[in-house]
Amino acid sequence: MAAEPPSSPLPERLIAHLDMDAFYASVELLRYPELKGLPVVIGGRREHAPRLREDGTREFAKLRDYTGRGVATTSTYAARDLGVFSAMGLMKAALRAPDAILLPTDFDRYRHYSRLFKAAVAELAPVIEDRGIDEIYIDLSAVPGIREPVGHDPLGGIRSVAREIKNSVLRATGLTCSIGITPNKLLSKIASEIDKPDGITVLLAEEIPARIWPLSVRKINGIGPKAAARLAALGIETVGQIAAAEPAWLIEQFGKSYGAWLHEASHGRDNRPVVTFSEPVSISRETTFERDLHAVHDRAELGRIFTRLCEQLAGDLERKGYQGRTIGIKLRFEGFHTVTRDLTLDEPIADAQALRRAAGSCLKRVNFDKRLRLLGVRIGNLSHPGDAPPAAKARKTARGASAEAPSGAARPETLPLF
Ligand code: DCP
Ligand code: MG
Repeated sequence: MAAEPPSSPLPERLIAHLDMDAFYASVELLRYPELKGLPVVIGGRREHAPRLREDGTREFAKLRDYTGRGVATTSTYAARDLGVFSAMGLMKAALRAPDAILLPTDFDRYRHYSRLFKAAVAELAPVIEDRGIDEIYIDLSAVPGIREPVGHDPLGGIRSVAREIKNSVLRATGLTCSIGITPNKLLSKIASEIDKPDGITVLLAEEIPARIWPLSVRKINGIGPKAAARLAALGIETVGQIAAAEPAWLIEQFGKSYGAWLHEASHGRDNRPVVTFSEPVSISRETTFERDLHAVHDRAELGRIFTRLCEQLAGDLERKGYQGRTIGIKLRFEGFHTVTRDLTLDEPIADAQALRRAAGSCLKRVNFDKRLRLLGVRIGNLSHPGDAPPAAKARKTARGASAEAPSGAARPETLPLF
């Protein structure tokens, strides 16, 4: 029998990016299956939870009845078809999809499902980098069988490992995800979006010109709205146009590190390893007072404490080598009522003054009619100052407590402020 022609060798590294489909919304559909296929938006307050009618059916809140300043954390694909996306103001969303169902955000539940899907993947492929609540990178390079062709398909082993991972996630959670598998993290992050939802996309280096170059520059994780606008002003809209540009010109326009990175990224080159140790999600400092303090009467003292917390946090950041984009505060009032607020900046910060400024602006969104017993400052969305480019997802700005303005007596107060 004639020898089979050697198939082109698979790359040394096979990296997957797995991203859950419409994650928060899909978790909600697990408990409200009657909403399947309907436009559903997540981002309401507790009062928007469905009510059980006497006949056992549920009555859901409609987007048209929403008032307030909350934003959508995510939406089902049916709602996206109507033009409602993550981070959109809910009142604006109501204009586009008045009949869409509105549900409150239930972070604890999403965190629970996040742990479940990651554990399910870890049983099959343990080299996992945690990238947040609904996405991970997985190093599949050494997974048994992955390099074996299936029939005439040299990528058959890769596809069947991907299918196994997806099945295992589905069994553990009832949820679907999309997977991209390529030689590196940069390409896999792009690839996982190509066939969303419930997709598998395998992409090798030789396919970059055909499949990556036609894409918008925004598909590259690390090209945010600002860089994209600057590229557009230079006449560059697609990844291929970056690839066609002279590296020296890119460096001239964007500086040495970002310009060089743009060139590498547009050619799909990325050597970053899958980092399995978990980086801290956030770093915080807090203090409980000896006696409860009042925002007006004890203003000076509170101001001093607040400044010191920011200085300590800045010290922590420096020692550990981090900076961050999301700054949050935590306040506990007498009676143990706890309030958090946060704010996501465009650029990461690390020094005490910038922290104080950002945390101070969060304070403006708090009502101070009770005495305080605890004050805390937190920084999240962390990166390392040397990182190029910032790894954070610029579009994910609506997470956490700040996704919803304080309910009820939500009067944005400017005073008292300490
Ligand atoms: N999220 C958020 N605020 C945003 C974007 C996202 O709170 N501005 C939350 C809700 C999402 C989850 O993070 O469900 C995951 O974000 P993705 O960008 O992966 O969006 P989805 O999983 O909802 O949809 P997709 O199917 O496009 O991945
Ligand atoms: Mg997702």
